[in-house]
This record gives sequence, structure tokens and C-alpha cells, in this order.
Amino acid sequence: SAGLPLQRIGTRITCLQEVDSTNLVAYRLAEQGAVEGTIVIADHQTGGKGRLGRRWESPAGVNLYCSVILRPQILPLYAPQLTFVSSVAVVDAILRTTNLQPVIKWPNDVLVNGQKVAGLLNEMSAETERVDFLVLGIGVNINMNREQFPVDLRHPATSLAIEAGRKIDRLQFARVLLESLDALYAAYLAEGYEPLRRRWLAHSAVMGRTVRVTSGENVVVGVVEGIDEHGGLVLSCAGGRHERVLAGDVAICNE
Ligand code: BT5
Repeated sequence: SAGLPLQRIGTRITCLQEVDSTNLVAYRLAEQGAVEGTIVIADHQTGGKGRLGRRWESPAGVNLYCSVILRPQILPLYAPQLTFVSSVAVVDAILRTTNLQPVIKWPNDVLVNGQKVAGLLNEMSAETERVDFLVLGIGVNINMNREQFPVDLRHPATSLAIEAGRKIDRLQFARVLLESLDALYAAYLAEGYEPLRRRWLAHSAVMGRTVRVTSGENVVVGVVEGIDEHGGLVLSCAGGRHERVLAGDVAICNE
């Protein structure tokens, strides 16, 4: 357990040199009965996954790629709440290891100076009434340099090292992240969603801003009022109408 006083998350850690995707490995382990809190960490991913079949650039030796297995006893429709455990934990870890100011862009991006440093990918196995397990995938660009980013990125991206102007200790970052994940998940189990939602809102890049949310052909523009109990973004739209979006890509509009 890396000598950490962890309650759940990180009590079992599988470290691998090279994988297709830590999410795929963790999903397979979970199907075989791996306990809650099991973590898969890899130095290199050959098939790192983003959302909607996109690719997550995962060069060797520089970044953090990990996946956490959770088995919360909640209804599947509340599972998106757990995305906020990982985004708040990543923000926490960046605040504790650098003097950078990270913010969260709904649903799953962590930005520093307006550029993406981390992406999160949750996957779930569930029946109608019950979550069997969740896999929280976390990718953080730690020491990646400019030349290692693909040229055709959807959004500007960066790494902690580029922004901080110094090399970051990957192991130290991983330890701090596990501590934050463990503490936030314990608080979620004990106190529920509300404290987590408040912390997410405190770090949100979109709260009170005008945004454009695109999902497929569907586009919604409005001012962000918060997030609901299903992880959805609540918007106030033209004419005072309220809308809720459960998935999509957010662009912050210039005001
Ligand atoms: C995400 O998707 O942001 C989720 C990324 C999750 C990655 C972790 S790593 C550990 C675990 N195992 C996995 O296989 N996945 C998870 P999305 O919002 O769809 O963003 C993907 C888009 O971000 C791509 O289409 C690129 O444009 C861009 N991108 C790719 N690699 C990037 C990187 N390293 N840093 C910043 N942007 C990147």
C-alpha cells in the first residue's frame, strides 16, 4: 500500500510497465472480483482511452495513468456523482504539490491556465437497481513536454511541469492523489454527495459562466447554475428556462 494510511483506495495496487489501457485492465480485474479500492497504474498506455472512443495520448515515463475500482452501494443513476471524486482529488493533488491554480471544467477536465492537464473516464458495470462496480480512470499530464502532444488536439493542453517550470516528482504526486481520493471517497460514503458538490463548485471553471454544451447534434447555451444529483449541468437559458444536460462537451463563451 506504498506505506500510506489509506482506508480503501489504494490498499491493493497493480503497477504495470505497459498496458493497452488501465481502464481495460481494471475492468477485467473487477469482473474477476477485485476488491473495492484496487488500483491499476501504468507507466505507458498503448491504447489510452478518452470519451466517445477518443484517444488519450499516453507516452512512457512522464505522466500518471491510473484506474480505481469502486463498489459503492448506490443506484446506477447516481454513479456520475463519483466523477466528481476524481476531479476534486486531482485538483487537491495539484494544489498540494505545486503552486498552480487548477480548475474543473464540467464534466471531466482539469485545466491549468486554461489548458487541459487531466482527463477522467468513468466506466460502470451495473444492473437496473444496483451498481456492480465503477472504474474511475485518471490521466494526469505531469512531465510531458510540448513536443509530446499531438498537433490535432481538441482543446489546448499542457502538463504540470510546463506550467510550473520544473520537473514534478511523479511518485510523490501519485501518493498525494491516492490520499485525496481515499479521503474524498470516505467522506462521500459517510456524508453523501452534498460536501463533494460544494467542493466541486468551489473549483469549477464554469459556475456562473455562459457556456455552449454540444452533444451530437444538440446544442444548449446558458448560464451555469450548478450540478444536480445525477452529475448533470444545470443551465439557465434564454427566457429564464432551466435546462439540464447529462453529457456533452462544454465551451466557455466570451462574456
Ligand atoms: C478524457 O477524454 O479527457 C478522458 C481521458 C482519460 C484518460 C485516463 S488515463 C487512465 C485511464 N485509462 C484510459 O484508457 N483512460 C483513462 P476526452 O474528454 O474525450 O478527451 C480526449 C481528447 O483530449 C482527445 O481527443 C484529444 O484531443 C485530447 N487529448 C488526448 N490526449 C491528451 C493528453 N494527454 N492531454 C490533453 N489532451 C489530450
